[in-house]
Amino acid sequence: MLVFSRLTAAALTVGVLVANAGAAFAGVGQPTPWELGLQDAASPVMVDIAWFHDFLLWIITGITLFVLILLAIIIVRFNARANPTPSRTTHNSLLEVAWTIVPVIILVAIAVPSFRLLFLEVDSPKPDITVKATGKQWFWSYSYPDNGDFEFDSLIVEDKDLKPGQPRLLTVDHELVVPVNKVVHVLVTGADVIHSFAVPSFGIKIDAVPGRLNDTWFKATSEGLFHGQCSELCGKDHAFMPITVRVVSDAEFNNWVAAEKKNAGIEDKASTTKIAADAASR
Ligand SMILES: [Cu+2]
Repeated sequence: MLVFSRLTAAALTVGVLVANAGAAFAGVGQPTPWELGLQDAASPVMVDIAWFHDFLLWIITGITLFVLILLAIIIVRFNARANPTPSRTTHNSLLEVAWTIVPVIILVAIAVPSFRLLFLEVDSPKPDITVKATGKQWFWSYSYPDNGDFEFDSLIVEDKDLKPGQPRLLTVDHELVVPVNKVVHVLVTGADVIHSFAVPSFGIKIDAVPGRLNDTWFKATSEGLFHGQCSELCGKDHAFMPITVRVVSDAEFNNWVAAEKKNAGIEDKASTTKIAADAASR
């Protein structure tokens, strides 16, 4: 029994360390060395994903401990030495009903938040702005159909060109810029092979399939830089086509759009951006 209590103590220590390390090491918008667990949430969907992940972890831990304890009891109390003449029981109605009903209840308890999360992810609310991301071998192109339809390529910054503080393999030369606290509708497609557009802190990951337009959405709840990566093996430079989203204020976003349009040589027609119109109507 001393062995058991020591094992329990050791397991508890590891558990506490792991739990704390997860909280300490998870970063917002980018991974951190020795990270455990998910990146911190920066969108409502990711908040729910993180909650669902933790909820499942508790259920899994409970079931695992329960089975472990049952096994331990059987090993100790019902081995051939401790129990030389075994019972010949083959049926127990109460037990059989219980081990059918209890798992059903557990599965329903998992299914309800699971479907709620699925609908939240799939059923995109009315968008404030639409961006289109096209996966190419091996970079992303972004266009802004609501804001003059300019388009640009977003390529990785190589190690030798990184500025201090820029994460390796995650920094791009031309970021996807979106306004904070706005519903961003993301149209995703591929130009050559299948890629996947994923930004962990926003809780989005969707395949970029040639000849098909997929869509997802996010609402960034804080300003800053959020990194992601192509998440579908797409060829030799799959690991070198990161995604960087810069979330800024409405005013900054409008300035940025104006500058991009000028860059692209697009005339500023009646195009006070949709965002500006929305802001004014509020
Ligand atoms: Cu790719």
